[in-house]
Amino acid sequence: MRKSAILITGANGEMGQGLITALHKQNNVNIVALDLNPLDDSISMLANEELIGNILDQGLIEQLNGEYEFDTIYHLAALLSTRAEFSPRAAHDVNVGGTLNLLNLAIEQGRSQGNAVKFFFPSSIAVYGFSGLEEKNSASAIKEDSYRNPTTMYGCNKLYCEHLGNYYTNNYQRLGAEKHQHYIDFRSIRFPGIISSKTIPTGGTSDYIPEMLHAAAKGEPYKCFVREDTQLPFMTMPDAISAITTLMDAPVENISRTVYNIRSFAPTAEEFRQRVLAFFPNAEIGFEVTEKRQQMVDSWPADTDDNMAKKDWNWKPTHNLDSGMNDYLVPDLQLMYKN
Ligand code: AKB
Repeated sequence: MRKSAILITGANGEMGQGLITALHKQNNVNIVALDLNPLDDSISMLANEELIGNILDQGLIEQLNGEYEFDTIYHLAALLSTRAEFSPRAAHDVNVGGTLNLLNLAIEQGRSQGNAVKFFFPSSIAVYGFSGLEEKNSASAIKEDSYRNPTTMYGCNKLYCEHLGNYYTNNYQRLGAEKHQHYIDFRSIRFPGIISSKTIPTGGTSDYIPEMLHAAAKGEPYKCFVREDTQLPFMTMPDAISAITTLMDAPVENISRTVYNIRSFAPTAEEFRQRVLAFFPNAEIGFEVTEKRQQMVDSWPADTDDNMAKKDWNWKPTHNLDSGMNDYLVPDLQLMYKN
């Protein structure tokens, strides 16, 4: 008898830790957490089962299929953009090959359960690509279907996996099925940069914002690796997590597309530095540009249009930049680094 459960891959990553905490609060969820590394002590008791393993391991995927009945899969495991640029082959293997394995697992599960397995895939603003700063600066907040010309390995991986999600949804329908009767119910969000008070991301290119803030709170000097005028959309981690659960809970009839933009605020690096200095006046924050990373963020949008998410599933962030700093980030960081 297979055990009913939900699966989270990349469970020990920044987003995984937040998601486990949120899902644990819901009743009757049996969380199977999969990661390359053991779960952080702060969350390990929240998962019902913890598996340490690689999503590229076919034997592990088969074991998961044999032992569990997953109604929902949150596939978060990935190599982020900067890391992917330095190890493109490994990034392609994990970000594309790993996703293909998980999509196949979902289809197998959907077939045997006779029900669509819900599948969450975190995509990214990296799927967009401008030819350079001039084009970036002339574009207003961009909608889901424009400028999808990624210039990075990570962006290519994410865009292709969005397409795979569509492909699997459309090509694996139950025989004689009516509309919406698929084996997989694929839903995806294109995330902006995310700022968490609890964790610092590793290997991303939007990391300059959380790194700047955490360094200031710790009293450490920080050199920002992009120019002062660099602008990207961002949001807080609690809003990112609540977006995932809201999208996944939305009735299928309301979902008009598989992939949605969301965003909360879009400061330049200098504007954010000023906010940080308002709370940590002694912070030493300078700028020392890393050309490769600058090129990557120059190809990403200054802001995105999230009207489709607002319309279809009532997306609304709790935090803007002010309330994110005042009510969430700064109080948590002051507590965390008080010694
Ligand atoms: C990264 O910088 O790689 C991510 C992203 C924008 O998807 N935070």
